[in-house]
Amino acid sequence: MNLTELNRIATAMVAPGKGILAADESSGTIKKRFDAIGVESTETNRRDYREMLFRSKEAMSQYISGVILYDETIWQDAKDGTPLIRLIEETGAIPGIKVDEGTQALPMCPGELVTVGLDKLAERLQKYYERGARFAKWRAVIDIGSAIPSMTAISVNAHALARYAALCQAAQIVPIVEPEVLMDGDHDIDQCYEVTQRVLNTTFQELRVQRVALEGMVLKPNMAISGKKCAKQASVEEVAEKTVRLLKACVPAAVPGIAFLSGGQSDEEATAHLNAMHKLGPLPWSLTFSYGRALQAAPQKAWSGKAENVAAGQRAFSHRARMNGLASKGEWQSSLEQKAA
Ligand code: 5MM
Repeated sequence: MNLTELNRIATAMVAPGKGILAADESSGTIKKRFDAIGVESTETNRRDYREMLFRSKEAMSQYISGVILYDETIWQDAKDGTPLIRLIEETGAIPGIKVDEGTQALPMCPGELVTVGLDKLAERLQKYYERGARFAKWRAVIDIGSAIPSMTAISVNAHALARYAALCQAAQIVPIVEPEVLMDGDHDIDQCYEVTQRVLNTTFQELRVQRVALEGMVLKPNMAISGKKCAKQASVEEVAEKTVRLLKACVPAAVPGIAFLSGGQSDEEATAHLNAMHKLGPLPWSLTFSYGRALQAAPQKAWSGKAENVAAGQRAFSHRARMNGLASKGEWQSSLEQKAA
């Protein structure tokens, strides 16, 4: 393992002003997204949509440091025969790959999930590296509800995340470690804080046990935030203050960067929260975005599966990427959203 090179890639993934495009929706998830805009989820439509994103020159060259791909996409060619992964490389962004194989019910723990995909992972990583992937992603899902999460769910998911991260580094691939505490429930921000703290502490304990080099990874956490169904929604300032406090308590400074998931926040909330955290600096690590929905909802709507809307889709994507790029430096203002509208 060449740790200097892993650290170089990890640092580039979280460079100031840039963040990661999570375009790794599995077939079921992209179908849901396409259903919402009335587009059939065929291989060609998925290709055309992602090609539109990767050919968005302004967004990709100025604000996107890396793209997380799904297995289908990494092997797919653009309409003119250029591999999609080459389009990404040509913009200067780094290609990455989702390597988990989704979740399964966790035995003895009703309502809880464990992420799977460790079998044959070493061989898969080697093929992805040869294709050009320089980082990977594995997402664990922790839900908050009555009597959950159990210590069992936190512990087995942290163990799998660390096993994945060690295998990635041995294959010279930077692991994005994503333990997501869902924001779907009616819990308040303090419950989210407390659960996320347990999850992050257990995850870093496992990473240490399994000898993962913290300098060669990126953390992708949720923010400390109110559950969507909670009657009392925390303000932008409270989310920023509690998230920064939580991360300072749990994430060693050796980690080069933290790239948040958006988790179901609105586009503008996700941007405002990231921006507000930068007002609380200096911070021990780079802090940026690795958004899926909060970067793609607008371009999906603008595109709606029509070739004549490609330019509009690219404008919508570039706008969100620029807003989040500014937020990653604490330079975003809500008036910039209104101007664009
Ligand atoms: C883009 O969505 C990713 C894939 O999800 P599935 O495996 O469920 O299809 C997802 O892992 C995503 O990378 C993260 O959750 C961040 O995306 P959001 O939308 O939360 O920013």
